[in-house]
Amino acid sequence: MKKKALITGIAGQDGSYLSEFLLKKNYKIFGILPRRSSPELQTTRIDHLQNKVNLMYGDIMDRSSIDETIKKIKPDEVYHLAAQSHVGVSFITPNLTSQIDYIGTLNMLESFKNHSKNAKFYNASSSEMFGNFNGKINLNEDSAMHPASPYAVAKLGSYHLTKVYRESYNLFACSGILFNHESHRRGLNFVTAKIVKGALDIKYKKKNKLELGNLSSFRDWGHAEDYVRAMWMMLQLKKPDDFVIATGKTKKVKDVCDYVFKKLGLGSYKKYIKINKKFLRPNELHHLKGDYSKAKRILKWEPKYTFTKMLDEMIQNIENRFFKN
Ligand code: NDP
Ligand code: GDR
Repeated sequence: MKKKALITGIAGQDGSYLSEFLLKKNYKIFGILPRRSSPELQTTRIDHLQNKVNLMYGDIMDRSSIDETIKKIKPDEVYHLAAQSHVGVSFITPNLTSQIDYIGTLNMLESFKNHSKNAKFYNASSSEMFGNFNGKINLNEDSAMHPASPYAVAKLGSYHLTKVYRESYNLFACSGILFNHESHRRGLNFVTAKIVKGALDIKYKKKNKLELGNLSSFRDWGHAEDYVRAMWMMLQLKKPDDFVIATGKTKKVKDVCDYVFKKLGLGSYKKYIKINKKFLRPNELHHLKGDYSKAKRILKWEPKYTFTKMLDEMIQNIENRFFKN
């Protein structure tokens, strides 16, 4: 019999790659879709999978919809990816972000405990939870966590909740502490995709400037395709555990600009970038660099994409999508 996976956030960046990955592993896939005003726009990342995945309306803020779905499907594995995932936006909608990213996870864990106790649960945690406290060290599962945004606080809460449910109710529930991961399916208001699309707009003479915020922060950027593989690997273990997933390399936002503008033959990014205060955050996380040695040792996971291979993939596919058809 096929294994059944339930994915929240299935229409997001990671949900789309995870669905592709699990289909190749012969899973039967179920995905929860929140109600949105334009369903035809909501599923663009998974339209190519429409006949292969089972989508059902539901919302992680609505316990009854989650309960009914879990009772009906009886999943073997639950991947809880749904979130308000934009750190900058979390300063503007702190209440909503806390509700979705913390209470939403609580709803999922409660429903899982009551109706799916023997299945396995993956919680999408984030490197944002580390905050600025650790300085420039390589961050691992034991590093201190001092979150610096409403998003990160909510994610830290749901990370602790997942642990509490694991330890209190003997559940297989784990968190992947994933560092930034990108792809051509990334929302265009995240910095890598925004830079790639913005530079292409300039190349194709649709715009002549790109407005950004802080160019000096460091991030450890990988590719989503590599990172969803790690999610699945965590759920194949005999015992639940938490893992950092990262590349171990770090770059500045301005390094992304430098690579993308040069790759497109535009020369120095400095000619085109305008700093707009609107994109600065009330608090910034300055430096992220992950140490994924535990995942390498136990899961045998390693990233396949490099920083430049990831950006090349984004440039090629974003150019095809917006400028070549
Ligand atoms: P996306 O923002 O691309 O996807 C999030 C998905 O969650 C969207 O499909 C969204 O739907 C859905 N969603 C939002 N609110 C609800 C709700 N109330 N009920 C049901 N679904 C909802 O995020 P990613 O795919 O990039 O990330 C996946 C997860 O991993 C998130 O939890 C994120 O915080 C976390 N994460 C991501 C990292 C990254 O670099 N990508 C790094 C570390 C952690 P809609 O778009 O319609 O609102
Ligand atoms: P991040 O990703 O906040 O790290 O969270 P994002 O791409 O939004 O920002 C990365 C860095 O770029 C700076 N920046 C800008 N960011 C955006 N979005 N727009 C801009 O115009 C801009 N200019 C500069 C930011 O200040 C920041 O320093 C991502 C999300 O996927 C989270 O859900 C996830 O948990 C973390 O990664 C790990």
